[in-house]
Amino acid sequence: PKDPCIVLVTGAAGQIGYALVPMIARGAMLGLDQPVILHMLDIEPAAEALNGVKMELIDAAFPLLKGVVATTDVAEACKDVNIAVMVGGFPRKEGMERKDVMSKNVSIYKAQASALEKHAAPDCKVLVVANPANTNALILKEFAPSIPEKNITCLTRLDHNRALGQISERLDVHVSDVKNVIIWGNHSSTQYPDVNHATVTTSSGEKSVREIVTDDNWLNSEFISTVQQRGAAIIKARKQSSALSAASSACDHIRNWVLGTPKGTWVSMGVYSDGSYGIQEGLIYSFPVTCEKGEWSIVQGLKIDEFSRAKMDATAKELAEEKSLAYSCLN
Ligand code: NAX
Repeated sequence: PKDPCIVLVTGAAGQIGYALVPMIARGAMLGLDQPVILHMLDIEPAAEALNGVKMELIDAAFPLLKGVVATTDVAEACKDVNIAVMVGGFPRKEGMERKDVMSKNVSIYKAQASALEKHAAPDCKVLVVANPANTNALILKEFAPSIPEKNITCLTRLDHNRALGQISERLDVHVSDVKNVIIWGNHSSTQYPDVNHATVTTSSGEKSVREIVTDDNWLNSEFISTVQQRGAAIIKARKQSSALSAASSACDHIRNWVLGTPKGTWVSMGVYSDGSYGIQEGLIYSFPVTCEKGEWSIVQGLKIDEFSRAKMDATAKELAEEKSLAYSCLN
């Protein structure tokens, strides 16, 4: 049997946390043959609720779950962690300035970066979910210099899965027959969901989405805005933000990263830009990636048309602005 993998979930008493920890304990993140030990971190006001989640995890009697730590101590939470899923953060409240929210999250991610740097396993893989996800990941990278930058990512898989879902609904095909959409850029409303390379498996073979969806107008406007605004639509309907889909996508992100992407398929991940596709180095930007043996690589050589170029640059510009705002909060 394999040794247990230690998985940290921060913000574990929150609503994504509550959906995510049972998925991890059931093997949805690391596989049905991989035992796990869960480390759950939250802050003092949520300590009692966090302990309640721990009680439920015990009560669920998960065969793969070999241990649970519920704590408000960052060092204890980060100890020997192999996978860190950073869901905890400071939410934007009504009337708050962007700069104030950024400043709160910068200080959280700076502190948690240092704790991971000191206490986590040296090859720890990090996924930042909490918003502003790309910029929180960037701050984490800055303050955890011994963790390789390739190990620090942010979640855009939910947006990716939403794009697959929209195409599948539109064409009335199963979502698993749609692949290779791309989310470029920021996990925000400037993200660019791109279908130019996406395909659908049909009874007569693989077809491009552009070929089957003949309504260019829908693909170029409504499809894009529906994916960009899906988070807001969920809040409107549920009076709470998306949680089960976010949790499920976080599992998809880590599972593909660790266990690989299927041949011929890519996924979207927020990763440290190396300048690919002319995206400024030093931003955490969502790219199409394939994964093998625990490492992602950006899919190269895709043709980018003018329409895409403008949208990819606009979301990069927003990330560059977020980066300077975040740095101004450090001073
Ligand atoms: P909740 O408010 O339900 O949960 C957040 C939890 O984090 C709370 O329990 C809170 O006490 C805890 N927390 C706050 N500061 C902390 C700290 N310093 N250390 C540890 N824990 C801390 O929010 P939830 O709906 O679960 O969403 C969590 C985050 O995910 C938010 O930032 C949200 O914006 C972000 N999202 C990101 C998505 C993505 O695709 N990247 C999609 C879903 C979600 O909106």
